Amino acid sequence: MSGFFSRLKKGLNRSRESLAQLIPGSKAEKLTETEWQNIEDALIMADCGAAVADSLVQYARKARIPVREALQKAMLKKLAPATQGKTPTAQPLVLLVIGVNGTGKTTTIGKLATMFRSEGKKVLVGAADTFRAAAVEQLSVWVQRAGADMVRQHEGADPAAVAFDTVKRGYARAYDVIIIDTAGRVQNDQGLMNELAKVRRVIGKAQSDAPHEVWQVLDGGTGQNAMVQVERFREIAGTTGLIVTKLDGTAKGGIVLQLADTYRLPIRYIGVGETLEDLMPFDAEAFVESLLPARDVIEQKP
Ligand SMILES: Nc1nc2c(ncn2[C@@H]2O[C@H](COP(=O)(O)OP(=O)(O)OP(=O)(O)O)[C@@H](O)[C@H]2O)c(=O)[nH]1
Ligand SMILES: [Mg+2]
Repeated sequence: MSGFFSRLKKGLNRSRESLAQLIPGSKAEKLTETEWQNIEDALIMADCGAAVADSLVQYARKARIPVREALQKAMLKKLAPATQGKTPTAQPLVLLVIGVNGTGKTTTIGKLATMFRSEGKKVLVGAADTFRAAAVEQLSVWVQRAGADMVRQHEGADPAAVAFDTVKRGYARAYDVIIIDTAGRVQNDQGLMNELAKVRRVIGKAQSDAPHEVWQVLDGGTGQNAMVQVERFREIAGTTGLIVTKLDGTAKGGIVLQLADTYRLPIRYIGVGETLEDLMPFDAEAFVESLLPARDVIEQKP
């Protein structure tokens, strides 16, 4: 098992263990109403949300196959829209990274820059989080480690101006990938959301088809609030894809199903730790294997 997969499994321990108590072995008799209800409750507690939990259980009740298998199928169906994003091909590729405070934007940009560099690409990162000097310093450490280049201005500079300069320079100097880091902002802060809309607009002035991708970073441990965050950021900044981080921590995992079901945006990557290797393309099958109890655990049941 890869280290990545084991960190994901470890992160989702709690959800998986509570399901392991409730999912019957494949030779079990028909489940009672209460037993189905308990499974549904466990799915809700795993952050799936009431509607998704209900729909998963409905599917399992109708399918004439063992419960674990039915849930696995139903979950993969829910995740299908999240796996359908085409790999972006623009050259240069302009990526705008957005999200609420502390979700993992800057760390994820460091990981992405490293990944693109390892594919031999020239990467330019724009420090459009100009709120705090420390934010620029943090980004600069990641960028240096990745062997990428960075555009920065003084603390308090207009983030849209930094984004504009980054995109202009990226095109002029033939970079392959241009990534813009932005300050964290809460989705109901109108002033900061307007500022984000401006960053996006001004990127389009530097290059009319940019940004090609707008990736929203979500903390996998925030639970239901992630839903509201996506709603609002999508409206303001035209989110095209999601990255869910911290699935190694206290996250319960089900939010990923709910996001896929509701917004049908591609989930581009997931993060399971703080180091460079801890970002992986989203793999629906591996994800469901981590959320559900292992097949042999269920089969050993009487
Ligand atoms: N465990 C874990 N921690 C993570 C992951 N991704 C990011 N972090 C940590 O989360 C914290 C915040 O990360 P940042 O990258 O600074 O988040 P940010 O969104 O840029 O924050 P702001 O710019 O302040 O909005 C840091 O301590 C990161 O190391 C992850 O996948 N797993
Ligand atoms: Mg940051």
